[in-house]
Parts: sequence; structure tokens; C-alpha cells
Amino acid sequence: MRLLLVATPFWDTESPAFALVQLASYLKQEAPWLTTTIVDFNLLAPDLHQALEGVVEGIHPRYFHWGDAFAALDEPAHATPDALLTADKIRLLVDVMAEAVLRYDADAIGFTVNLATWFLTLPLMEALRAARPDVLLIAGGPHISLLDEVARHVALPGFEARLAKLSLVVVLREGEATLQDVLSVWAEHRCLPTPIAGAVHFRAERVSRGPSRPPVQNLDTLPSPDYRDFGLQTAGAFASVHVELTRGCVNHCRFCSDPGYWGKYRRRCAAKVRADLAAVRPATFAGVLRLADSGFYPGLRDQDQILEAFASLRPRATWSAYTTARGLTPVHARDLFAAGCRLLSLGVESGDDEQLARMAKPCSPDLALTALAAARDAGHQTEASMVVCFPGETRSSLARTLDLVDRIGSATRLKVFEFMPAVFSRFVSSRPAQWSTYFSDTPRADAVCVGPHVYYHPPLYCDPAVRDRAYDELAQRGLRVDGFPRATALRRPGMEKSP
Ligand code: B12
Ligand code: SF4
Repeated sequence: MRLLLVATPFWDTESPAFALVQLASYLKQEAPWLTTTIVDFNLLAPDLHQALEGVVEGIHPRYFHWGDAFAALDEPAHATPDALLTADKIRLLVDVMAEAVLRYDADAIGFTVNLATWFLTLPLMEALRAARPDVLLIAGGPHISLLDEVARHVALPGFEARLAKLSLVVVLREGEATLQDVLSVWAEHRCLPTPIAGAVHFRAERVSRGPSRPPVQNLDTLPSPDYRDFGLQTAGAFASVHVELTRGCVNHCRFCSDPGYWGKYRRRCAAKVRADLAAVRPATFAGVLRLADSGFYPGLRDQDQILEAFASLRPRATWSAYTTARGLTPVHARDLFAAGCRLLSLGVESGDDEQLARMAKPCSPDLALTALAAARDAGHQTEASMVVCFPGETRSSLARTLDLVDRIGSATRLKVFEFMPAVFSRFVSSRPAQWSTYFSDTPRADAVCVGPHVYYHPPLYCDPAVRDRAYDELAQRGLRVDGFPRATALRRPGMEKSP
């Protein structure tokens, strides 16, 4: 049986979609009767662009990259790239991808779905269903899991019907074992007669929902990622690849979806990490590794052995990681640097202690400054992320954040986000009654689109004047807030109507 795993384009990244490599490696170990191929359109993005160039007038060379689209247009921060993505361009992109996918003549096609690519993935699946009524279509990943979670709390007219037309099997959250079960049953019966744990089958008759599946208990049972197989290298050499040491997070910040999505914090043992690094090293031609972990936390058990494994990579590879200020001492920062780490990203979030307490963020402005200084002194490049307009934000809390921004200075790259409630976060989970005010199927002028036919109305959690000030003050410091400020409709062409 032939399985094709697909990622639709959004970034022109040089690292293959880790989720797909991870799933394919798992299936190679557990279901050797399958032949799996990966098509990552992110890696093929330049070719796709070439295919479209000249056909659609004025297409942006990197239309799939929001950040660049903003920069190229020189638009204010709240402009959307949708102007670049007219219905024609989306259609053409989908047709080009569908043609490429159909050439593989797969029995089953799995898509990794996230927020940014859903608007391409859905029409692509529809094109494939029209061409291949017999093929098994599967979708998994954070965004489709989120949409399903929303649909269970709030009526989303059109959502189920559209997925039912596709006869789509959605794999929720961690995908390894569920995907294997779906494919095994399909291989035997060419249909899914009974519900499968962790999966939802959207069908014309009725939705068939399996019981939830517990997370992988022991991460050491998962194989090392295999970047040399699955046909990926037809896309060329990779400048970097991802590895994964842990799933989940030791913290539980209220705004963050990661702990809710992954469940219990789990980690691979040092011996497995060594094996992973040995496995991926030959694929990293430029020698850059990235950790897919939510965070690499100072003071892990086995940490010395893990760092030793990184340090012993020959030829030397560099890597980057998300981490926390708490515990990032000068010694730890130096140990990380000695092990090849060169970029540390820290969640700093706010300069106001009360806001940090409301966020349940284990940080303080002093701790952040000390940790960033320790990281820089050890030689790392540093990044810090901040969240503005979290509930409770006032002029004075904002002033303290701006003060921290100034004290951090330009040696650290700052990323600022406007707070938006995230599904799976503690903030949203504790307010089920408010779901319907967050999500709706009816486009509104102030709506933010999180996927076809699901609109998110960002409520404002602080005085609008405070938000305006945040945007203005940060702009004066050369910083752009990543969010949907003063949201105009983010409607994509053709998405105004229900299916
Ligand atoms: C590394 C990373 C990236 C890298 C990815 C590099 C790469 N080549 O893989 C880069 C920097 C490119 C990136 C970009 C973006 N990212 Co990102 N990223 C992550 C991060 C930190 C790790 C992802 C990962 O590899 N995890 C490990 C793998 C094994 O997990 P996984 O991808 O979730 O896959 C598992 C399951 O979800 C499921 N699954 C996934 N796909 C599929 C497919 C099938 C068929 C099946 C059956 C199952 C399945 O099974 C997998 C194994 O268990 C996560 C946060 C996190 N800790 O998970 C955010 C995260 C995935 N990113 C996120 C976002 C928003 C983005 C961007 C949109 C950011 C932006 N605004 O530009 C872009 C979109 C890029 C794109 N092409 O779509 C969000 C997604 C939220 C959502 N609702 O979709 C996350 C969850 C962070 C967050 N909490 O907000 N990202
Ligand atoms: S924001 Fe960072 S530290 Fe907090 S829960 Fe999320 S991943 Fe963990």
C-alpha cells in the first residue's frame, strides 16, 4: 500500500516538515508493509513559484510567507497578505499541487495541517477527492485538532459538511499510533467499519468519532527521524533539520496551547538522543539542527549526557532551542554554547510582575535581563518574545513592558505578539461558555480567520487606548506587533459563503 504524506506551502523553509518525517519513520518501523513518500511543498516552494510565474500576473515571489509579504508591500502591520492571494492564485497553486500529488498514485494521502496552510490544504483535498473518489484522505496536526475541538463546543455550520464530502479521516493530536491503526484497518477493509481511537471520520452518513487516545507514554519507543528516506531529497539538500527531545512543557503558561496539546511533559533518554543525532547528522549538510521542542529547560535529568551527545557531533553541528529564563545561569549558557548551541529563544512576555503572575509565566523582568545577558556573554544569539494586551494590561503595566524592551536593547531580537486566546490553552479551557463568542462561522468586519468557515472574533482584553499605545510605542522602537490589531476582515476570497 502506498502512502503519500503532504505539507502545503507557506514557508520557503530548508528543513523538511518534521511531523511528516517523524510519522514516516514510525510507520517504517511499525508497518513495514507500507511504502511512504513525503512531498513537502515548502521545500519545493521556489519551483512552485516558477510554475506560476508569468501565468498569474503580479504574483509575489514569496506569496506564501506572510512576513515577507508584509515587508514587500510596505503595508501597515494590520494589512493582510490576502490581497496577494486572490482566488485565481489560490486555484492555480492548488491545481499545480494536485497534479503533482496525483502523479504518485497513492492509496492514502495524509496532510499535516496548521493554521497558516489550512486555506490551501482544504481546496487541495477537495481537488484530490474529485479526481480520486477511492483514495483515503487523512489530515492531522495542531490546526485540524484545534478546529475539531472548536466544532465540538460551538456550532460551525458548513465545517462538518465540507469534511464529510471529503470523507476525511482526522487524526487528533499525537499521530503515530492512530495513523498506523487507520492505515491497517483501511489496508484490510478498504473502509473504516468501526471508530478508531484518536480519529474522527467525517462521513456523509454520520460522523464516526473514536475514543480519545492517551499520549505516547514512553518517547523512547519512537524511532529516530529518518531524513534520508521517503523521497525527500528530490527537493535538494537540507540546510537544517529538526530533532525532538521532549513533548509538552514543564510550565503551564495560561496563554499557551502547547501543554494542553501535548499533555504530560515527556522526554527521550540521553541514549536515544545520541541515536537521533547520529541518524540525522548525515542529512544536515550545512550542519544546523533545530529542536522541535516547546522548550529545552535548564537542569534536565541526563542533561550533561545530552549536551555531550550534541558536542560530540563530528563534523561539528550548531543548533538552536527555545528555553526559559529561569535556570539559565552563566554556567548553563556556557555549557549550551560548548555543545554547539548558538541561538536561544526565551519567552519573556511582559515587564510587569502582576501580568506575569496572571499569565502564570515563571519569569520576572530581572530574571529575563540576567538570563539574556548570560546567554549573550556565553556567545549565543538571543531572541525574546513578549505578549501585549493580555487581560489586565493597563497603561502602567505596558509602560513597564516598554521599559523592559528598552533595557533588553537591540542586541536581542524581540518578537512581540498581541494576546489572542489559543485553543488548548488554560485561558480558553477555563471559559467554555465563551467559546461561542470566540469562534463563529459568520464573517464579521472585526473577525480574524483561523481557517475556512471558522472565524475568530478577537475580543479586546484591555482598553483600546492601551492597545493603540502598545502598537505606537513599539513601532517607534522599530518593533512590529505580530497579531491582528484593529482587525479588518481577514476574509480570503471565496470563503465568505458557506459551502
Ligand atoms: C518547529 C516549529 C515550526 C517550524 C517547522 C519546521 C519544520 N520543518 O518542521 C517553522 C519555524 C517552519 C514553523 C513555522 C510556523 N509555525 Co510552527 N511550530 C514549530 C513547533 C515549535 C514544533 C513543531 C514540531 O515539529 N513538533 C514535533 C512534531 C512531531 O509534532 P507535530 O508537528 O505537532 O506533529 C505531531 C502531531 O501534531 C500529529 N500530526 C501532525 N501532522 C500530521 C499529519 C498527519 C497525516 C497525521 C496523521 C498526524 C499529524 O502527529 C505528529 C506526531 O505525533 C510547534 C510547537 C510545538 N512544540 O509543537 C510550532 C507550531 C506547530 N507552529 C505554529 C505556527 C502558528 C506556525 C506558523 C503559522 C507561524 C507563523 N505565524 O508564521 C508557521 C507555519 C509554517 C507552515 N509551513 O505551515 C503553531 C500551530 C498552531 C495551529 N493552530 O496550527 C504551533 C503549535 C506553535 C503554537 N503553539 O502556536 N513552526
Ligand atoms: S509559553 Fe513556553 S514556557 Fe510557557 S507553557 Fe508555553 S512552551 Fe511552556
